[in-house]
Amino acid sequence: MYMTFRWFGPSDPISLTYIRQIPGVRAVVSALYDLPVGAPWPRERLERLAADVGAADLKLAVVESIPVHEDIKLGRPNRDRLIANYCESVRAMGELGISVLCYNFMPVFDWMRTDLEMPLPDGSTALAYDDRALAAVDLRRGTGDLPGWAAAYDAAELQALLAAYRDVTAEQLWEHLAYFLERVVPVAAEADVRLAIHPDDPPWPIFGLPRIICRERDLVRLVGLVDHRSNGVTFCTGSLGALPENDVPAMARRIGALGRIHFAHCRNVRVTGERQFHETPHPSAFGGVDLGAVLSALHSTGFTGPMRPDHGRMIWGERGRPGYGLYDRALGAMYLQGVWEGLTQ
Ligand code: DNO
Repeated sequence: MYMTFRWFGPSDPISLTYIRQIPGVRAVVSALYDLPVGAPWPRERLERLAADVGAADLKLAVVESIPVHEDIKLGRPNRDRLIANYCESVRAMGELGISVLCYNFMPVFDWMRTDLEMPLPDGSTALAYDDRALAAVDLRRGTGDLPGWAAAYDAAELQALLAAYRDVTAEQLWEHLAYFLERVVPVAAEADVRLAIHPDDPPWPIFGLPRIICRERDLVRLVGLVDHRSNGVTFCTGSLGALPENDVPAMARRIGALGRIHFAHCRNVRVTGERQFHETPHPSAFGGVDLGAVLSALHSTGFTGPMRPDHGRMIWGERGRPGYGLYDRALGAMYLQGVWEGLTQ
């Protein structure tokens, strides 16, 4: 395992200089954020990003993410052109020696929360989700006032997309994912890039849209869609841990034993009700995920890939991008390395 940290590029208020000062962090996870979804990533742009990271004595180790265009997820006729563009971006990564690509296959929305500043008893704030609050969200206004990590859609675009998905069942979404992987995995394999799908967050359907990467059997099915090492998983403990039926350490052991965990996102969550949870500090004592057991499973299956502390709380008066402040994530990086060190004695 080696520790990484997510950096949102030159506009990130957290500088590479600060990231470099977190003990043990030698690599970052980033992306080109200003390109339209579906466009191929020019190699020169990626090379410049890697050079900026290199100038701070860090390495660009993971791309998170190259977003998958909705037309691919919907199985629309123009998907072949979009998949060809995707392959071009993967080849550019390979040429630059960036070997892990985190992506997701969630329809319309990426990760979703209903409260970005839930106060915890210690005075910090954390991200939270409650299915009842989601039901009250009015999508007729578009995505503008929702937590904006997915592409922003205006009301008309969003309605058209939601209507298009009305005919797409979970099984069809699986077919569209298989179609995508059958074409991209061979290219990734040749480029020496490992694909790492991010589980759905939260791991259940939202707004009536299917979500298929939620449980152990989904991860097993995913890696079997194209049975090649380049077809793997981002093991996100917080996403998977929001579903009580998921035995997260057992999942890490099973998928890790298959050699298909290519990236680890580590954070903790506390489930507080049916489809209701909030994020917590990283250490096992604070949430429902036994991160010690997860890391032990990763260690015992020989995990050598990148890991990053995932979302942090806002602490010490910090204000910033929800989930992506400096302080609590840095604490997470230190905790995770401490646990790992204990496993390597
Ligand atoms: C949230 C992130 C996700 C992730 C994408 C990968 O904090 O983990 O947005 O980057 O789902 O495509």
